[in-house]
Amino acid sequence: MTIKNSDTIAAIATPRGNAGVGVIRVSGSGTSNIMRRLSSARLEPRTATLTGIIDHQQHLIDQVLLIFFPAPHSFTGEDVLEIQGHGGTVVLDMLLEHVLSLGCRQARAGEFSERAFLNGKIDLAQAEAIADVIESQTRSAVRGAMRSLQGDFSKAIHQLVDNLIHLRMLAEAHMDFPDEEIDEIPSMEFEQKLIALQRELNKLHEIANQGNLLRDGFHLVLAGRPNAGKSSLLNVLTKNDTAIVSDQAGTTRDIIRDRLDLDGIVIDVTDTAGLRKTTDVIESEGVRRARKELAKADRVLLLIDEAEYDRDVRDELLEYIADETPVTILRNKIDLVEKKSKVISEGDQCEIMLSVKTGTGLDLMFQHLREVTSAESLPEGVFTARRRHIEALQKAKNALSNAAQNLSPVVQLELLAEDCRQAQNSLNEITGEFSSEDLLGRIFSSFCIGK
Ligand SMILES: Nc1nc2c(ncn2[C@@H]2O[C@H](COP(=O)(O)OP(=O)(O)OP(=O)(O)O)[C@@H](O)[C@H]2O)c(=O)[nH]1
Ligand SMILES: [Mg+2]
Repeated sequence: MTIKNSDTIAAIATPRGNAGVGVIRVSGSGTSNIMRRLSSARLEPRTATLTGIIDHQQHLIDQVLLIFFPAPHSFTGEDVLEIQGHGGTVVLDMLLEHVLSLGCRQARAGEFSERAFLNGKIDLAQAEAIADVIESQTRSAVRGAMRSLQGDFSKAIHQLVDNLIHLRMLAEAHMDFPDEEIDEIPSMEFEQKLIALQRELNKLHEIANQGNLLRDGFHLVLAGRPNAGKSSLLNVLTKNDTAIVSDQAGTTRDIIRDRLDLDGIVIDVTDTAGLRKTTDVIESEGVRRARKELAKADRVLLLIDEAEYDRDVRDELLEYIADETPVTILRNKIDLVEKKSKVISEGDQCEIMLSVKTGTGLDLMFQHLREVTSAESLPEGVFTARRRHIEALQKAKNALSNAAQNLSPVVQLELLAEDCRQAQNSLNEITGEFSSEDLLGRIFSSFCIGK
């Protein structure tokens, strides 16, 4: 996939607002022509040249630095010109208008990255990593996205694809010799190779899951009866005075969101209206919204006033939460009943006795959060991954599970080869070697202009 004789595009690559420097990018086959009309200065490749830019009425628009990157050694793989002007909104608009009048058009969102992809400078996972570096909310997320951009994720995918091709070739070679006895098919060899592939794929899937957490963050929802201390906890978690705290039951009605950085993992915390049966129209709407948030949670922190706590109260509140959603029960306000903080674990169930107000037991809660968000155990080489990548890896895993079923009692070569082919296609979707135009369009249009 190469784009030859593409039209020429231009866009402001820096954010709007006032800054010392603002950058306009130009890319495409007409770039050198535009360059000549823009300035009489002779440009050496990849060397900054200071020059004035004069408009059609002979007014000086701005004093700029021009840098020319001849194809193919540029970000897009085409001729690229970077214009570094002063970073004011109006002056950059004037500069861009002038550049556009010299024979190019405004770039669409993500079009520079799309060209870099189409010209083979980067693959799809790397193009997405550029957007992820820019949008990263924590230092770990930046490091993870940079690893993807450097190609760590893509390399792991390619390695898997190579092994899959090898297995397919083995199956297809046997298919080409149908006269051979069936028991001559080395089923052991197939099985060993398949198991090794599944192991690698599982490992990558696990890393990608952690990488997705790095990118998208972890959704924590605070829930409980009115007055349980949810808003107090939100304020403590985020070290902000975001939510109103009062001893009136039913203070919070709207959804309140804030975020915190827990050892490199972004945690989106949502405070909700107290859960109770009510005839108040506004409060019922609050409870309806709370339920909606509960349905999206990665984990719920369910606060219960220790003075009210018993199994019935707990089970009644758990009714609001789907069975598959992980829940931690926080038995709050132990200061009022003079109990000690502690963690009570029973299988998957975890209850923590604490006081949000006095701070007793908060350390136990933070430690627990580190464990459940895997912030603590984030391994070194994690690269950011998107939901789309995880889904593709899951599809590849399913295809290999099917393949494993086609090994016994006899090896079914056609089916095995077909499953491998499907796994290969799913993996290639990640790097963009097997992707529909529609998917590419959706990915790149979510980028911003100038990227
Ligand atoms: N003694 C004590 N009081 C607490 C504790 N945590 C919260 N409170 C108090 O309990 C009251 C209710 O706290 P909020 O944080 O507003 O409770 P909420 O769950 O958000 O309540 P709603 O928004 O009404 O659903 C406030 O007066 C808090 O100061 C605690 O650990 N100990
Ligand atoms: Mg509240």
